[in-house]
Amino acid sequence: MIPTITAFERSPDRGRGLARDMRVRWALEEVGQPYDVRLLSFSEMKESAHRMLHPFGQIPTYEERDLTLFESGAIVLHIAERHAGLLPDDANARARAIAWMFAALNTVEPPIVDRAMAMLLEHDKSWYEERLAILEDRVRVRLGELSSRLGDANWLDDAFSAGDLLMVTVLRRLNGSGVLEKYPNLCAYVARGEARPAYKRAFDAQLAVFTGKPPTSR
Ligand code: GTB
Repeated sequence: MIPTITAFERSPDRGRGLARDMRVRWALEEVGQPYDVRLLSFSEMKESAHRMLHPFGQIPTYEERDLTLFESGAIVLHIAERHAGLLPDDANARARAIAWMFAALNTVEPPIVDRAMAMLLEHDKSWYEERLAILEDRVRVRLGELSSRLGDANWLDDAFSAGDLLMVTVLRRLNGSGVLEKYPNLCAYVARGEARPAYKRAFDAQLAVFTGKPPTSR
């Protein structure tokens, strides 16, 4: 049975692949699992029918037979556990890849989202510049640590994994910010992720929702 995910009917990022359905689409593309997408307006996300699937009235969700999931990290882990390609077979390497998934979502993403939310919601406040500087410092601390760990490796722990998939999607939120650009190895890491054929298919599919034009075949 083909799983169904939910995504924005009209993403505020205008199809730049920053909404969290992108990481689910990418995971599905990496493992070669076809999927359907149900698009939702903001008001539909808050209706009780959708809240049955997602208690917080958000996207993405994932439905497959009698299983419904929310939380993009849980969905990517589910996909990675049921298909080959996103988690190593070796038990220790698998545990480390899952640790990187948590690191992406629990350690690296929060300061990046805090910065983005401040830029969106607090830019008219008198204390905005001061707060932004503090938030950007927090982002830089994490990027510096991540950059040191990655060094000149291609991926965080040997082969590409769901940990890299999530980390790349998290870092992409900083593309063009001037913050990520101070870490050339992280920029190259993100570019490596974006160059993967599965990433491109996922990106094109979500962009097509915004443009209304079907993705061109490769
Ligand atoms: N922790 C949850 C997960 O990982 O699945 C967070 C889910 C979430 O934040 N979903 C957002 C949502 O549904 C969309 S992705 N928001 C509507 C609401 O809460 O009412 C977040 C997002 C949205 C837009 C951009 N953008 O335009 O750049 C980037 C990220």
